[in-house]
Amino acid sequence: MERKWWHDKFIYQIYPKSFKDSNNDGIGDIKGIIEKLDYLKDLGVDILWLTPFFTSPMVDNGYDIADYCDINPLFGTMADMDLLISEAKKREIYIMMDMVANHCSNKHRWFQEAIKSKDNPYHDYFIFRDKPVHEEHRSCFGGSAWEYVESLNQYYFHEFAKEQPDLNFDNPKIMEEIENAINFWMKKGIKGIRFDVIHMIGKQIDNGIYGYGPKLHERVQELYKTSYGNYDIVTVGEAWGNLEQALDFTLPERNEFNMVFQFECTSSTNDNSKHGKFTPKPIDMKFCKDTWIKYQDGLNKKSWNALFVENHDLGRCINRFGSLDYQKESAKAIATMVYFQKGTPYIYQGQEIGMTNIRMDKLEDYNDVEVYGAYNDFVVKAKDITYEDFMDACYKEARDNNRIPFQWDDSVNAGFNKGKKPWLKINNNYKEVNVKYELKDPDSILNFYKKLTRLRKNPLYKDTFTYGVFEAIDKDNKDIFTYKREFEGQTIIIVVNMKKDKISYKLPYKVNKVLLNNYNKEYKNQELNLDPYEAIVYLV
Ligand code: TEU
Ligand code: CA
Repeated sequence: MERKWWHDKFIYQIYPKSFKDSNNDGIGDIKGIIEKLDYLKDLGVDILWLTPFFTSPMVDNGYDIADYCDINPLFGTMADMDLLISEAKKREIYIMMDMVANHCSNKHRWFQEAIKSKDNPYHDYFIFRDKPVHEEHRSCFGGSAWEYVESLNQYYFHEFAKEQPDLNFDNPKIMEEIENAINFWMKKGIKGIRFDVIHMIGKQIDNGIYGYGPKLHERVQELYKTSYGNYDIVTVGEAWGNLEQALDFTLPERNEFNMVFQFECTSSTNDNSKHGKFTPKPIDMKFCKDTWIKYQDGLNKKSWNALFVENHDLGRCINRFGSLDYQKESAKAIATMVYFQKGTPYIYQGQEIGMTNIRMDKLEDYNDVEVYGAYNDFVVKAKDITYEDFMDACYKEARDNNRIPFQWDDSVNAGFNKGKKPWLKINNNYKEVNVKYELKDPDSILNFYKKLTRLRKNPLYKDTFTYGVFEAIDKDNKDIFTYKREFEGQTIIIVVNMKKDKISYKLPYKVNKVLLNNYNKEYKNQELNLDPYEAIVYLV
């Protein structure tokens, strides 16, 4: 495996709208991120993935782009962005951007031109039909995926909100536009790209193919050749799919992406009915353990894994994989279970301080196009789900859970700003779940994450954690997740009790040296009675 600069780096995902509001207008901004670069450096992260910061009407909080080469004034100016890139670089921190190629905003100049007439040169930038085809296909955000344009007497296709018309990749001009946008940011010193729903850019609407269409990989390889492949950057695809599809995207010789996110664990609570995550099912930790092992064994020898448990589309990992009765212990156990596997670790803002899901009082407290689309389809129209059950599902799975303001301290608005009502509610637990409080508590989740990043990069062990062979132990154990990492004679064991029960367990090897654990214990013998969510990393 050829070594790459990003193999051992921690990538920290920032949702700018909710990270830090420097000008007290209720919305996070770029200057707020610059204010917190020293906090991020101390946490031990190396790359900042910012969700889209481009000009946008914010129907989908920036994933509806109206200008790929300019900054959303809500977040600041191009000068602010240039300052962030340079200030980060001074701290050896690099910026990863979020490229949304599948669709743009209906306020984009291209779409405004396209709807002027059928023979406008931009008309073919989008997918217009005189009649909807495969009308049964539901938009991800509810309702029909086809929107009527009176003036044209035509419909256009939108996989997501009607304000997010899909771009027509059968038109070579679209490839050029995306290449130009990527090259614009490469020249500004952006060192990484996350590609939004990239598995959809091969869609063939008339054949009812929405993901993984026949021309998908040739288009990705073309983008590599004409834009980001000419720079030494790190790339990750958001590609909802399976292990085989992940390999097609990430085998180095294919020149597509360095890695993709696998969603089989985080979306395993989605019951795959027509209601999806809005009728969630309980988590199955044995299924998650088997899935993590499947991707380690499936990708490690030939390509690379992205290690994550949260992002801006998911609820909090403590609520999903852990327990509120053991908030600290389970947060630390989840981090240990995932981040010592082989691959590049991703941490989502707030995860490192143990932020949890927020129970909103009423539907109007939510501010996500996905929630309202589902509410209209399932509660109002189909009446399949009661209001109470829908609110309970939102508590568990709504994306707002991970978009409420970051909790910096116990002052007004948790230190997110100086008092202006933030765009989303603050969680009631901000008095003790916040950076300031946790920096002072040696046993806090934050201090555990700082130990974890330092351990993973410790010169004594970093080669084992970055390049060591991953091998699962006691695969059939449904409660304990044990694996080893081996590199040139060094063996490190990771043992995690995934449950809130005490469980007896015999360590596979004697403990030579404890490197990290969440109960601060010594381990004299191998027969243990593991406490709830007890997690141990040790040298054999
Ligand atoms: O998400 C793609 C996507 O499919 C998710 O919206 C997912 O379907 C849903 O949240 C259930 O988990 C990407 C971005 O990450 C998301 O924020 C955008 O809303 C979406 O694409 C459209 O750009
Ligand atoms: Ca602001």
